Amino acid sequence: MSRLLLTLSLLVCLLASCSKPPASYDTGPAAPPKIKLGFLVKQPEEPWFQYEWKGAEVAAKKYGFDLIKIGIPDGEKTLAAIDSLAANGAKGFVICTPDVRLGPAIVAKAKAAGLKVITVDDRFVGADGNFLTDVPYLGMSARKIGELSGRTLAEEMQRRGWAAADTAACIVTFEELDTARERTEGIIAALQAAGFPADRIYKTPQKTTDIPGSFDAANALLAQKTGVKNWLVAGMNDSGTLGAVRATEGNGFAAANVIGVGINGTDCLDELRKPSPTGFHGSIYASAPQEGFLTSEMLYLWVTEGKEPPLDTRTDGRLITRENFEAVLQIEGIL
Ligand code: FCA
Repeated sequence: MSRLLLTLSLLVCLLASCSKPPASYDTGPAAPPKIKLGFLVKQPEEPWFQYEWKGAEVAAKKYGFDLIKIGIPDGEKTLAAIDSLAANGAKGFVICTPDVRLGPAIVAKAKAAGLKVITVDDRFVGADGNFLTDVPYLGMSARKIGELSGRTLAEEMQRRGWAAADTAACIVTFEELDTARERTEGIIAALQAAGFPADRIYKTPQKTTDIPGSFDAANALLAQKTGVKNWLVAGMNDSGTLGAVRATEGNGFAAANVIGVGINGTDCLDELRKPSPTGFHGSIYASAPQEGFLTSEMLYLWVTEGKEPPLDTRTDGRLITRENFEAVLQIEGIL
């Protein structure tokens, strides 16, 4: 090779090594890692909580954070979930706890791990029985929503022309949970305010907050209270009412003799879609996707901008029935 060629090729090599790498290798400054936020719910099998997660996913997409969804059916799983969030570098979590009395332990664990906490639906209670009011909370206007359920029962009873003397109310309760107690107290207060006799309103406690739990509770009551022609049926959520409606069916009551009203509006869609009406008349719909979105958004802004969330935010409800549920839930993005 001539000296000239050698010099030229050396020059080319030198130029090539000095020049910038091809654009495809130039990735620019590394993207900051996405923030991770948890969303922990006590009953992941309940559609209500699945729709909350859906709302939280919308917030995650909007703000570009990673959402870690974990089901926490008991205390042990709850504390383990917080450990796992911390190990994964999460900055905080929204939680609907399986037991409100776990509140102080959850707060202590979250603090130790530097995680921010927002509660949704079920508010933490301290050892003294009072709410932990310094932990941000978002949930239903429980009393108001209960009252709407009670008014709906009374109005539908009037529309059907039932006499109070032929009718009784079966209210499935879960009084150890404040939001549940406030709802069922609201139902009872509204029934009485509408003139329904207090001594024909029967409470029956459910041991578990699912359909089998309310079915058992209502069955026990129906076995005791014979001689009732028509039943008004309600509870703290759709499952509470659905189980009780199933119990009326099992005890021989026709759909025409039962008016059931639920709360949530998310867990009764198959029921409202049934070709013939059942005793389940409708539900007070409160927006689960909105609650999931808002709590996640609050948490994100708290973590990233230091914007403190409001300590107590309440959401409202509206009646859905077989007639309007599709239209309402389409607007809500549920259907
Ligand atoms: C409680 C109930 C849920 C839902 C929520 C808003 O957590 O268990 O079904 O009603 O409040």
